Amino acid sequence: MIRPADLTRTDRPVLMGVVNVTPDSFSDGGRWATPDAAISHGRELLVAGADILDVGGESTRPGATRPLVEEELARVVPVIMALAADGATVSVDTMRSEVARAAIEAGAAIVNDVSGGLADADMLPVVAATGAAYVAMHWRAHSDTMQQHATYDGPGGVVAAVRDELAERVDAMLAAGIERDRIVLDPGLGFAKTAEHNWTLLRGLEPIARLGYPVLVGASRKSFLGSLLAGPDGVARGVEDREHASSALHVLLAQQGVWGLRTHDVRAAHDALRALARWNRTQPTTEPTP
Ligand code: PMM
Repeated sequence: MIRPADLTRTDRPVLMGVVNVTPDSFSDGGRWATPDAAISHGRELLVAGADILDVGGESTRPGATRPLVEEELARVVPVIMALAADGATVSVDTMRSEVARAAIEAGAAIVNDVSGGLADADMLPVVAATGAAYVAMHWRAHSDTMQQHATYDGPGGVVAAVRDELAERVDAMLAAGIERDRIVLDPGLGFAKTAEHNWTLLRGLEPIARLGYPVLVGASRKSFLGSLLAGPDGVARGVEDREHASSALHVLLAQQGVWGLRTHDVRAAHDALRALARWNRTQPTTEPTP
């Protein structure tokens, strides 16, 4: 089974391409809802430079209702089987241990759990037993109620709270037997967070990185970018039209040294990161310009 360090790159963050097999994800809901469409989309993301394909069958957009476990399994398992058979490194985006187990049997090497183990008490032991890598995101409640939990009034505000709550999850992961070098942490932009919280976290990743684990960030197409880019009428910019802002954040996050970026448009992210890598390889001119 893979360790996050096996994927680490020196020239840019690891790119996790999103393959949502859902009828209702906020970013790309319904576009790849059949297994065949999702498999071809995953293959396109690989060609575009994805290092990981993140296959998910449950939408976590604010207000979303949960699919039945059978429904989630039927969505993700065939897609994971096909993409893993192609040789891709696949993660399963799930909060359910049953789905994580089936996904690993189908060839997934990473469990991406937006609840960090809080939604299903069996998740951490299942991940520990399989030896899969584990992305634990900061989370407080399911999508139907999460925005009621977007309060961070303690000292240090949202950054300290997210760091401390992630540290508690790490303790639970280690206690369950997940090996230290299998763990990746994610601040969970948009999950029980306002746009202001997201920006504060983006500028405050350092204390989270200091926990000592690779950090993955999912900023791509999120609604805080829609509100940032709202027109003069105040209407948020549509999901498909947030790509340039997403790319700008990807470059800034790469400069912060994040380990990975979860993104929908892998080609756009890859292009932006290639430009940054080339920039970094060029020495600034020191000679005085005549
Ligand atoms: N965001 C979404 C879903 N899964 N996983 C991780 N690790 N980090 C995220 O920020 C994250 C996630 C929601 O976005 P989507 O509906 O576009 O998949």
